Amino acid sequence: MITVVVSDDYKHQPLICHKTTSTRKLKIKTMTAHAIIRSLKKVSCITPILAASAIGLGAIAPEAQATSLVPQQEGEVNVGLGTCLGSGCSYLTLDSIIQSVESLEDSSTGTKSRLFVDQAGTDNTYGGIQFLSTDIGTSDGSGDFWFRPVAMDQHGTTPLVENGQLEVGTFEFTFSQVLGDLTVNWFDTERSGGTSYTAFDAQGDTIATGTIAAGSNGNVQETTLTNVKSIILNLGERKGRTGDGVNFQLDSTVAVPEPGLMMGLGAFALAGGFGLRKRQGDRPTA
Ligand SMILES: [Ca+2]
Ligand SMILES: [Ca+2]
Ligand SMILES: [Ca+2]
Repeated sequence: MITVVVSDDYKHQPLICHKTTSTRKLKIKTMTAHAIIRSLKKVSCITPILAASAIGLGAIAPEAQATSLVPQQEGEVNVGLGTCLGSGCSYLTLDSIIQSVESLEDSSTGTKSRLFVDQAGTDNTYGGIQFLSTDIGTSDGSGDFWFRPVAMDQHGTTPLVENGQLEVGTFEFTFSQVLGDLTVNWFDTERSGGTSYTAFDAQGDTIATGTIAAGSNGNVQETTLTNVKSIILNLGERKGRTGDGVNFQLDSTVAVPEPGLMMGLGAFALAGGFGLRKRQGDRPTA
């Protein structure tokens, strides 16, 4: 099995002419080499050069796996609100794919939230914020680490309600490269219209917007987008004293081709574009 990955170097040329919309979920799928070739033949908008490149990538690239962009330990994430909460604290180290995270004013609280990484089953204290081992609301029992917003009374200073048990916030994630695919998992969205996203390309143009549907208690919903440079996530909604808290995870199939691999791709591109006949010596060795 081989996975097609849209390389950062090809972001200026669409691999497949998907039109990203607010309601359509796009996924990079794991395919066999023959399936890739069949699919490419069907897509009229792919140039011969790019088609050759994609086939070359499929033929010689190792299988790419989705990688979690959530730190695999509990702690606080630096979202631009000064020092972290708690004596002797330090912020978590993020994957280098994440260039920055900024807390924005949330539409339902009017303040900027803090952001943590949390795992159910352990209790945590961050200054005046307490996470219980089993939440008052809904705990995820998977053992996964989740980004967990905490709604604040003022910008980043005081817990809003429930000692930090209201997972509401708005955050902008900017990535250090355009991500060929980005998957957002949303945990426990129960109120319609309170959780949404806006994704941007490298030029800052909006490429996708969407609202997460209400679901049953503890539900996990998944959104996959392509060619994302930054994304604004509006998590949960304050309604009355509490509201609808929503945690989230980010995954991406990040694949940065090796220099040798890129040379191989170049050879494929030239062969495809100019119709050169294959010769034994042209075959990549990777
Ligand atoms: Ca915990
Ligand atoms: Ca719930
Ligand atoms: Ca909820």
